[in-house]
Amino acid sequence: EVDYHPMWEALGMDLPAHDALLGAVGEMYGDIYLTQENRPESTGYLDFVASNIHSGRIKEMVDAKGSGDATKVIGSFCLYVPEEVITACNGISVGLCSGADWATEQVEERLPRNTCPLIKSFTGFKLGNVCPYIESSDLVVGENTCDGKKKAYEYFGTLKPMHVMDVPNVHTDEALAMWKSQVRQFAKRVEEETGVELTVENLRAAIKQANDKRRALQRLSATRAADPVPISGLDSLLTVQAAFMDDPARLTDAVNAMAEECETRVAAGEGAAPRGAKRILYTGTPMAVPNWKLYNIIEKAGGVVVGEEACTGYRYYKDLVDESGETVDELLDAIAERYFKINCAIFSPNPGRVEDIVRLAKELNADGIIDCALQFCTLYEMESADVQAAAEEAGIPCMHITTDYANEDTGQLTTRIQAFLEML
Ligand code: BJ8
Repeated sequence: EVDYHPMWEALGMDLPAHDALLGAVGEMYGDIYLTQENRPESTGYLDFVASNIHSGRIKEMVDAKGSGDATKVIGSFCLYVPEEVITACNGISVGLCSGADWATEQVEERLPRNTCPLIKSFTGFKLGNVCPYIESSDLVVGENTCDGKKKAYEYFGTLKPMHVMDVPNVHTDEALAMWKSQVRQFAKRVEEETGVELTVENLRAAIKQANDKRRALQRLSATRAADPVPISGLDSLLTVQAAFMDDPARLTDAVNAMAEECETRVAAGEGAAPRGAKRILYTGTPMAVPNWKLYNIIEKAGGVVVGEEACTGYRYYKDLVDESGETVDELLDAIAERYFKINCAIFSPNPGRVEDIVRLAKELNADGIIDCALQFCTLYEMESADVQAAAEEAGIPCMHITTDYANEDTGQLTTRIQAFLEML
């Protein structure tokens, strides 16, 4: 077996702390994922990703840079950062981990205690030097979205080289024009960073690669409309989480294989959960790796998550970028237009989100909706009233939850979710 400690040390990581983190996440993965029954065989890919995530995958990225096969590693925290621009310049685009509490005391010396756990998490992973993705990133891309992130990036930028994109918060023509210019500025920064110029060829190839990934995820998602559902919500969530980290071509092949197996399972009436299990549509704040808490509670209580209107779900793969542009400018515009359709709660108003929730709940035959906000996320907390009203009008039961990454509320959430599932 390969010893990855020298690599982690070279990245400047805190080895004992990182060993402890890996041990804890490994144990959690065993308890949550490997206890699932009737998983499609092709989910073996997800076990591979989970065991490889801090080790083999990082080595691949470091080696690719060393051999000149890749230019730079560029990390980000938000769905608004266009991966196509990075991969076109032969960079490696990674979504940075922000789904577990780490170094909380150190974080709270710098950020207010009442900051959302996602923001505290990435700050803690950096302060504790335990995230090989952050440490191997040559550039981190932030985005001015919610207040917490935008102010936290001012601090994060003192710890890592950063580029921050301005994301508009209204859907107007002026805002789209501003967003297009932001995408151009980002493209310029990535060109400078990587030393590679964007061309129609490299940009179009990168768009096609990202679209292929999205098409595979759409295909897998469609199989979840069946009863019994062929794949669990936990495995589906991890598939999207993996899409932020793994090699895009390998991921796409694996997701297509999963989709194919799930299509066969649907035809044979085989499920990951029994026929008639209560079906949940998740909506709300994203679930960054390794945040599997809520899905685990829902599915261990006998429910099954059949879809997610969230950035770690539908929003990631719902829209493709138009591949037909004939100049770099046209292709960059097409990228900007596609990303502008992501229905983040920073937008005001944000009617597209509730429309998607109701439509998805119907398409995926959900019995109920669970709308969840991370603690102290004002945006998603506020929008929960709109979600509730839209669900009520559509006649779909909806439950709102506020939670964090700690386990203190697990018992209470289990009781509430069991009661909700029983009433469906
Ligand atoms: S496009 S949802 S990934 S901003 S939970 S940090 S909003 S206080 S994550 Fe997001 Fe981009 Fe939007 Fe998606 Fe702030 Fe809320 Fe915390 Fe959040």
